[in-house]
Amino acid sequence: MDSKDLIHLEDVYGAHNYHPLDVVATKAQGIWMYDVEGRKLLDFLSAYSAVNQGHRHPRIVKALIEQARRLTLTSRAFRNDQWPLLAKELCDLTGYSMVLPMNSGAEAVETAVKTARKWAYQKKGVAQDQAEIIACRDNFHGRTVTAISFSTEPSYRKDFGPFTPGFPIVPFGDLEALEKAITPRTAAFLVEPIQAEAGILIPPDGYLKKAAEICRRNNVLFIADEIQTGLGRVGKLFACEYDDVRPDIVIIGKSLGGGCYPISAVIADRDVLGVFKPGEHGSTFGGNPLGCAVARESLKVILEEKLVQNAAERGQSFMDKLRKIRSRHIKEIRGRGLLIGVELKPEAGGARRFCEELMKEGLLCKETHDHVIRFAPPLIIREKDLNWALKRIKTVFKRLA
Ligand code: IF1
Repeated sequence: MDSKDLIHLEDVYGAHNYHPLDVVATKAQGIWMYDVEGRKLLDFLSAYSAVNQGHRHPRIVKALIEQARRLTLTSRAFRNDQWPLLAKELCDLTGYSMVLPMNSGAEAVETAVKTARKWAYQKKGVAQDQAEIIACRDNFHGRTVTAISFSTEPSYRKDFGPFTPGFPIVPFGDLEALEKAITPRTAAFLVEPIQAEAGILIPPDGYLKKAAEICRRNNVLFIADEIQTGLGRVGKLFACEYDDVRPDIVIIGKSLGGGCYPISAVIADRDVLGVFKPGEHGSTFGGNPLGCAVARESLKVILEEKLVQNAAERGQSFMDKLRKIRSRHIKEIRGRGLLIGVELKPEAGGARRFCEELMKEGLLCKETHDHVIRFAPPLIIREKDLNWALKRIKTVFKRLA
């Protein structure tokens, strides 16, 4: 079947909860994707940072296959020989003392919310059912009912109520508002260190640091959603490092599974994650040996191939080059590491048409909201491939001038 037939099938039989670009991938390797017509395209999105290690990384695929041949799932009713190793390796890597494994990012966010609430009742002494978790305006933490309960994006919420209560909202970057929103009922402050979906919004220097101090002073947990920014994407292992912040809870997902398997995790110290007792939380697939084996290798690849460093170096030089593009459409270029947003002026006619044109040139990008083009190639990318992309980007900006 060709692209047209497959797109038709998807439109007829698939729920219409997405509006993808009309490219139908059938295979991929490294930074390259191939569509069913055999066209080669440079992946400049990395499945929203879930394939930081590149598509089908040979070591990760090998780990997946070898584990699939041995043991895939026991449920947590029984133990397996991969989860304990992943748990220890994650703690060694991050300097925390406990991990709770889940599958999707949204589930890990839910887990962090449950952790913070339980902590508030058991450790902080908040009255039952009164705990609050402060979230930021324009956040993105996933699609579950609780995650959209603290979303401020109308289209994510419309017709999905009633919502989970207990989530006051403050503007991202506003320390005064955070301080004011804290009450004796506040369990936690939940924040993305860089708001990706909102348009790659980087907070003012020192914001996270001061926010963490405010939290500490008020006995409020600081929760960082590093699902998209973590594991190297922004040129540090975690985006919070830019502000020298050690969150009380770190949430990771996406490239923890190397683009091969969904796995997420909540990481914290014993005084926080230790609140769970048997039976109080879990997931059939959470901590399964297949996912854990994949995650162990995915982490090793990030470290041994120095992907964090590559993201920092390639990101800086690519952003410098992007900034030299002269176009009346560009309002601002911002980013950290290889998470880069090109914000267009409202008159530019929207980011979507730029993505459509870039696709014709062989570069796969995705707009975020109406006016921002997101550039987020796999972290294995080399300078010469970024130059290849740059050429296409220049062509498109010229064409749409
Ligand atoms: C989709 C966005 C990116 C996330 C953060 C939690 C989650 C995500 C910071 C939930 C997921 C994905 C979901 C994906 C699109 C994508 C996205 F545009 F929607 F916001 F990357 F920017 N926290 N982000 O970024 O993780 O449950 O999806 O595993 O299609 O919704 P998940």
